[in-house]
Amino acid sequence: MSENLSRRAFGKTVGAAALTSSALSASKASALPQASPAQPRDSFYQFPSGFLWGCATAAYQIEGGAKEGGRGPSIWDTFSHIPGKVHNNDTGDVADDDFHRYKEDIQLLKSLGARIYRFSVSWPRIFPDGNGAPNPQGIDFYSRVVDELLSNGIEPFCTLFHWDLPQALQDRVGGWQSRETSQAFGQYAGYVASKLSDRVHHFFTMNEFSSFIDLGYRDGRFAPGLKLAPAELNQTRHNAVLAHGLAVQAIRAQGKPGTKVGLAENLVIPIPVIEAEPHLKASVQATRVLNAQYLTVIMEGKYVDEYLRQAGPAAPKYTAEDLKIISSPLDFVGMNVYTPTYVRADDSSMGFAVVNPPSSYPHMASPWLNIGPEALYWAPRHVNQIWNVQELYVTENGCSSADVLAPDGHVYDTDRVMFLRNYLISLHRAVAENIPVRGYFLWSLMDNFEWADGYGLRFGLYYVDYATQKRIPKLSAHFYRTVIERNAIL
Ligand code: GBH
Repeated sequence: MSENLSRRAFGKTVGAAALTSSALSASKASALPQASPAQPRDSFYQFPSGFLWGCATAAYQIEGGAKEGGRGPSIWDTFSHIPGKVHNNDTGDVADDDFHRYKEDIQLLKSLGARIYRFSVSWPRIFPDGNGAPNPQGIDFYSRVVDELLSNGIEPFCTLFHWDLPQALQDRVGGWQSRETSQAFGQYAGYVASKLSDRVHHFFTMNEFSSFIDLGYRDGRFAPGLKLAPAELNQTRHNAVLAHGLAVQAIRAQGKPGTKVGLAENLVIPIPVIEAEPHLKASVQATRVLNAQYLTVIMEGKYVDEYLRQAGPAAPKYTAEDLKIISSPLDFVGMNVYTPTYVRADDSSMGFAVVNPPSSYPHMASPWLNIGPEALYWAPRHVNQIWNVQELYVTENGCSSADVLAPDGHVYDTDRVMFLRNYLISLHRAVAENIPVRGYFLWSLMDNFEWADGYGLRFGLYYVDYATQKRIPKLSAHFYRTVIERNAIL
């Protein structure tokens, strides 16, 4: 068949799938149309076979059922119920009601062709009081989710902490300000691993240290809404990485042999302003220094000198034993990739300078979400080269868009498709250079509770009508489904 013909056939099939209302109609949300051509052209951006495609979500953002199944309150229940803390005073009380609709939601994943799914466990469902006696209904819920995923051919990847700290620990010991919370996290992680690791082979300890520590305990924008001074803040950061290390050890001790452990970190991603020396070298140094409190100490077992020098008397207090725990060896590293940090070489003692973006720099619907597709190349490249990590996952990548339901009932999120296509092309470059990225989790499967932005910002492939809980596939869902089916970027 000539290239022309096959291209025409391709256009016809895609056009038919994307544009007829029956194919995209909301009522058929779980039956996405076959958008792939019978005779596809080869894509330049072909991924290796076995590359894993999936989606990510987090418990507080999708589950709802806040007072059901014996769940205790988390700091996000408390925080979101304080007037003025969240856009429109939205809360996660109901969210996407996934607590009741998880089977339907797993069908959404299946329609996309997803092979992997990253979900998080709500700590206060498992330990309503933070520690002590586990609530059997809590682990039962996740056990059912895992079984449902497996029976649909989807491999579960489990995050243990996506910010919903039990309120009881905040009240009793000050949450992450106390090492007692680090200990409690280790116990919780070991317990979950003992119950799920017969079927879940990958666990992430924490999601994004800086989000729940810096925004929660320094800026007060996230739960628990505190504004600590530098010394207390650095100690709180230290307690969080210590908790990660204790969890790694507990999972190894209580999980099935062979259980893999890592984390999902939104590291600062330095990109050389120009891909040439001396900026390349500066970007490597910047990666170590700008991630000093979290990923660097975890990978190196040592706080870098630049951080300790800058912190001065506010540096954290710790023992050599702490550092050993914090740097417990990992099986893989997960990276949440959103925005770039441009750096250039300079002759300061740091060896680099951050270049702030001009005010014209483009961003998505979230003002912070500066568009920088190359971040999806540089994050894995840096982590692989600097710390020799041989198993990498992109644990989150995606964007907000001002999605609207068109009169014909569709959501034409062309900007999200643009965003994803360009980021994925950068990911392809990493894979083509043999950087060992094994899989990619798109954030997010469906619109959900976007923390302080409430339901005002949408990150989903599926549009959620919160009044009816109907899920409607956006154009980007069709795009992603085609990517997965072709294992290529088109
Ligand atoms: C991730 O955070 C989270 O893991 C996920 O839960 C979230 O839904 C998703 O991304 C989309 O946001 O309001 O100016 O203070 C990404 C990193 C850190 C970006 C916090 C937004 C708040 C900026 N996020 N940050 S601001």
